[in-house]
Amino acid sequence: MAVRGVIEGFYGKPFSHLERIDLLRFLGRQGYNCYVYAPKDDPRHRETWREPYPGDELVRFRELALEAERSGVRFVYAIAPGLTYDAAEPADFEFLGAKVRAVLACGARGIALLFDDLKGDSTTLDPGVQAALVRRTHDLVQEIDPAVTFWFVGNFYCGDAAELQGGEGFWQALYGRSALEYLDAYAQHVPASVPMMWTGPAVFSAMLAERDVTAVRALARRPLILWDNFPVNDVLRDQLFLGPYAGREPGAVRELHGVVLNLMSQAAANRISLATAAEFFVDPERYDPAGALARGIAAVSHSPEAERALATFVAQHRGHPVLAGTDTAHELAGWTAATFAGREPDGAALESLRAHLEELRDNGERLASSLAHTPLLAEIAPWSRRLGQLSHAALAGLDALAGRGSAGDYVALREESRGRDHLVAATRLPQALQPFVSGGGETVDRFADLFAAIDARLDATTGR
Ligand code: LTM
Repeated sequence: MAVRGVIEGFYGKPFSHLERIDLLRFLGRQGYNCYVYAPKDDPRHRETWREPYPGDELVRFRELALEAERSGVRFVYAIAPGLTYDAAEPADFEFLGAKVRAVLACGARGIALLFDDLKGDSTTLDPGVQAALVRRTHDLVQEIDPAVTFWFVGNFYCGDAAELQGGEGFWQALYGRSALEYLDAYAQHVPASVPMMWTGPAVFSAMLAERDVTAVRALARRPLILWDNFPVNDVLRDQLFLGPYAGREPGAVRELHGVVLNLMSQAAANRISLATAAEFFVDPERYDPAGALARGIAAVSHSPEAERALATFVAQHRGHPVLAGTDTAHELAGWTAATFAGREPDGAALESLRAHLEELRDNGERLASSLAHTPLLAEIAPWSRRLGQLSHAALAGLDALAGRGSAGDYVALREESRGRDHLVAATRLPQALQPFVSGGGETVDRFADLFAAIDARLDATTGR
């Protein structure tokens, strides 16, 4: 693939300058070759796109571009004028052009034009207007420097070929137009060599098959770059996604012009899954997700103690409700099932469950004392605290079952440790997101299962 990159394309607090510098270095080391700047909550990228960047921001862009160049990473600046662009106002293209010129003067080596998540009254919802603007911006970029890359994403940015061709479904209902009207307009106005970004069969795509890519590419009549909404967590902010990259066929990758992975707002924590995807991109056929995950953990750990503690933490956050919902906290699930399978708790399994819960309870301290990567430690701290609380409560439950502690104390700890924020050993897909996913959707909650098993036993013994 020509493009193996990431996109800072999420809603929420954008990365800091230092986080971006660190990210660029990491990307270079991992063999990525592209970083796309597209933070939805940088107003000058989207809401107030006409506003020029002040001098200090331009200095930072210059530093980013320099660091990107040193790291062998292409720095792509994305702009999203669609919310308010007025096609009847000639000054608007001047504003857009000035922005493009300014970031290219800072050293950006790519421009992307984004029309995702438009609202009802934008003039760029008109396929002809949108396509003409893509063309004009492309021409401007070419004129400034033909070596600068140019891509775009439309307001219909996902779907399989049948859905895009069928003229029905979520997007059609939202925009009252068919995807084909846009694809035809692009084909008419925009050179066929200009890549279009697309998020796959859905906004969050569980699977990407080779035939998905070839069929949509044939409809679009241009190269495709997968805007892959993994590991982004902007609509699943209570969850961390630290598991391996999954669900993309090697053949799909071969047929794509590139992939840009949309990131979580936890800048450092992204590195674990990014390390796995880097291995996938190098050799998709021989990709070994478990081995890649272990290597990704090792790469940020810097000591065997930190590596062990981080591996334990990551195991509680491996799953993703769309890509691999049930792939989380296997050990906890296994010991819970083994302990409570029969009429009486299985003694040997119970001891293993207890030992595992003790390890989880102490994981926060182990991480704090061994993990030298302080930004990573700070990012995962809320989830780490929750893991400690949940396992402490579960241990109190086992004590109560054994007659060594009070059921009341256990219940109080259990209630305190639950709550919807910072999901641990659990994946959850809110109902509202169902229209945005293809496949997947499995959710698990390992501690809820364990608490339910303990509660059932306690009820049976105490006759509650
Ligand atoms: O995916 C695209 C093209 N646009 C937005 C992203 O900015 C956002 O981060 C993701 C995930 O919520 N969903 C989108 O629709």
